Amino acid sequence: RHKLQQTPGGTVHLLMNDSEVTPFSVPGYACQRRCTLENHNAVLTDALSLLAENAELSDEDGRGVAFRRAAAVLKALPSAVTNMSQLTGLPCLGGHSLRVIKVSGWVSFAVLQVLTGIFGVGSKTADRWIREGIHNLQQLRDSGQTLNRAQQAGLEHYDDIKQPVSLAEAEAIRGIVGRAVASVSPEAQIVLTGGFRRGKLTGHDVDFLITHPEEGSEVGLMPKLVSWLESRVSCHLQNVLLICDVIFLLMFALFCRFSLCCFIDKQTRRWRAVRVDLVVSPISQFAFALLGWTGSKLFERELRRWAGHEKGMSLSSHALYDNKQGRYIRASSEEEIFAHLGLEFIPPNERNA
Ligand code: DCT
Ligand code: MG
Repeated sequence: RHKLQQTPGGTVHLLMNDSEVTPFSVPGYACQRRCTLENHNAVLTDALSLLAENAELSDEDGRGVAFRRAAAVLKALPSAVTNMSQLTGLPCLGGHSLRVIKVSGWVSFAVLQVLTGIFGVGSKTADRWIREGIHNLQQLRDSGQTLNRAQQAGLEHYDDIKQPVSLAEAEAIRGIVGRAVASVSPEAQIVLTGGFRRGKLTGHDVDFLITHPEEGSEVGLMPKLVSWLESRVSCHLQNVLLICDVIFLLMFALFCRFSLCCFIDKQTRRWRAVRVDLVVSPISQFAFALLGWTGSKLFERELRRWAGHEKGMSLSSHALYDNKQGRYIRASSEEEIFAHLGLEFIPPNERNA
């Protein structure tokens, strides 16, 4: 039903056949609907799922759920959508999802995947570029669009960042970051979190959590770390740092959560860009940060849902708040947090939900 067409400008559109227009009707709750594995709108639901994933990665869980609900509605339709007017009156298709379906939905899913696959590019930016006729990396390079530092790095290292990070690479990076942390603050501690802490052998990035045993001493640690690394920039290679047996490159300031680093493997002599996610936490919040950054994403979401619905508590990667008693609950280990939540302790390697 959907036909891909390449227009002279290189724009890929999905052509809609408006000859037959049957409005669809779907009940509001997914638990009222019958939805088999047969999906007549995979192009649209894939696009919405990708945007959901992106929203969730940027901590916009509300938007993520909205996209997922919209995708679920389209998945339940008995045939492919051929005209926007068929969607009027359907539940869960809010303004934003409808706009996405209208503007980007008809553009091939691959285009959206490429653009939102650039480090630092979210659905909003990809949406705008697509409307401006940018559908691939070359068109983006030629467009003269102003890119921020993260996006420039993301575009430059697109292929590297798409490559999964191995455990060996994660450990090499841990060594480098660990030495840098020890130099700026000898007592500071660094822990590998994310998928690698759960025992995964590959990941899309390397996540670290840094803290200091003395409350308050972690303040300013991130900028110090950055200037320590930058002070070792060698003259002939811009931004390249020589530390022991690896060359380490920090692409942009680490005041925010995300960063990107490059290193060269001494054996292969090959440059490689890797996403590194550094988080600094005060020791009083460390257990919550460790639990929150270990994941998996679904495990974290379910922990928060359990805390809210079953215990009347609000859990975040900073704290646990008892809504009834109106007070924060302290914890100095993950085990204590599980206990406060009335849950049996589950070790990291069994949190791969
Ligand atoms: N996290 C979360 N909610 C988000 C984003 C992240 O709870 N919206 C937590 C859970 C996992 C942790 O942060 C690290 O995030 P990722 O690196 O995205 O996940 P990962 O499990 O480490 O996945 P990968 O192995 O692919 O890096
Ligand atoms: Mg990770």
